[in-house]
Amino acid sequence: MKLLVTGGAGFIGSNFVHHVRRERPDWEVIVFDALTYAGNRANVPEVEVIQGDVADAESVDAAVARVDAVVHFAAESHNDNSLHSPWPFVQTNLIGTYTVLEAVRKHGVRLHHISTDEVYGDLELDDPAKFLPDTPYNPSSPYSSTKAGSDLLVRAWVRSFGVAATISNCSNNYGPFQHVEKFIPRQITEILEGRRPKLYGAGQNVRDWIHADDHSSGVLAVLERGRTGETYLIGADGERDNKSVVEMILSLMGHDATDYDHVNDRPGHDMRYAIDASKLRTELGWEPRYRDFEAGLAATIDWYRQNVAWWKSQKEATEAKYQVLGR
Ligand code: NAD
Ligand code: TDX
Repeated sequence: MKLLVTGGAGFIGSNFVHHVRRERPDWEVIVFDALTYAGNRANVPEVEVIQGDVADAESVDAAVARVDAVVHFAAESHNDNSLHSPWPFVQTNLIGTYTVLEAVRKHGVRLHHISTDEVYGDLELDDPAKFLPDTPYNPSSPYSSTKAGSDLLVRAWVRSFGVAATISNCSNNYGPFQHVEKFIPRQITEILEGRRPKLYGAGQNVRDWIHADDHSSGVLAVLERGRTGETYLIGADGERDNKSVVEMILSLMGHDATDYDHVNDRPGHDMRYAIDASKLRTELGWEPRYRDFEAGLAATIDWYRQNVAWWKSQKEATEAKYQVLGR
């Protein structure tokens, strides 16, 4: 198997590359990545990295022609960025996915498209329902709406052109190599820098946390055994409100659990996400390995403690952006 991983130098893409190298050592893995602020070649030193933009048809075509399958992670991924600069989200998430679809169509290459639970909108805190593959799309932000649009393009290319594609929509990931703009690494590195964590609004919002390695095993299961045209939801029943997560991080790092600040809320902030992954579990026999969130979080904190040089260079620019937003 020759596999092209777009966005493989980012957080989840690089975790996926490490997972595949461990679980399928005979596969050849090539990364295709624009190496934006969120991508780092050093995350995947063991594989070839083609530096290219997924919206650039010529370089995408040349890379896709070399492989048997593509796993498409490349995206602009941060909601806060999408609220003040939506254009790169339209360009990468929509035009980029269109470009990848045209290349796999031309070369008859299998595609797995990576998406998010945010395409389904949000749930009330007391809603007994969780997201299912056929829950109607109802995205809130420029980020989630461009991800929703990219999923719809994939569905259309399957039906209209017979492209052999699958889609997975996963919940919030945590683990090593996550950019410090995101919630968990931001709070860990704020504490490591001697500052206080920053909770948006009252911190009641609920996210359904999954370790990036469990996301990777779910993607591998769908890539190998998923049915063409199907959508699989990936989640590990990890619902927690943001306030509890900040308190847990503070306690694990030896601080008083109340030692954080409330900052301006995110406009249009989704209240709750929750995934029902029973299709992936029953149809493909997938199970998460990281069942203890506190232990996974403690290991993630250790990783940021031991890899200060990895995140330090991004930290100042990230906090400068947040300062402008009052967050
Ligand atoms: P990330 O921002 O850490 O990484 C994105 C990667 O894509 C980076 O390496 C970046 O350089 C690359 N990239 C960006 N624009 C590109 C372009 N135009 N051409 C080529 N490469 C480009 O993101 P992440 O958190 O690892 O997310 C990866 C994927 O998983 C995304 O599709 C995202 O929507 C999805 N997802 C993320 C989460 C989460 O919790 N982070 C949850 C569900 C789904
Ligand atoms: O400093 C912060 N304080 C805070 O309270 C930050 C950065 C975030 N938050 C809140 C906002 C969210 O309720 O924490 C929660 C998580 O925030 P993010 O890490 O920005 O993630 P979210 O917006 O939930 O989206 C993530 O999960 C789904 C990923 O970034 C997306 O790429 C993925 O699709």
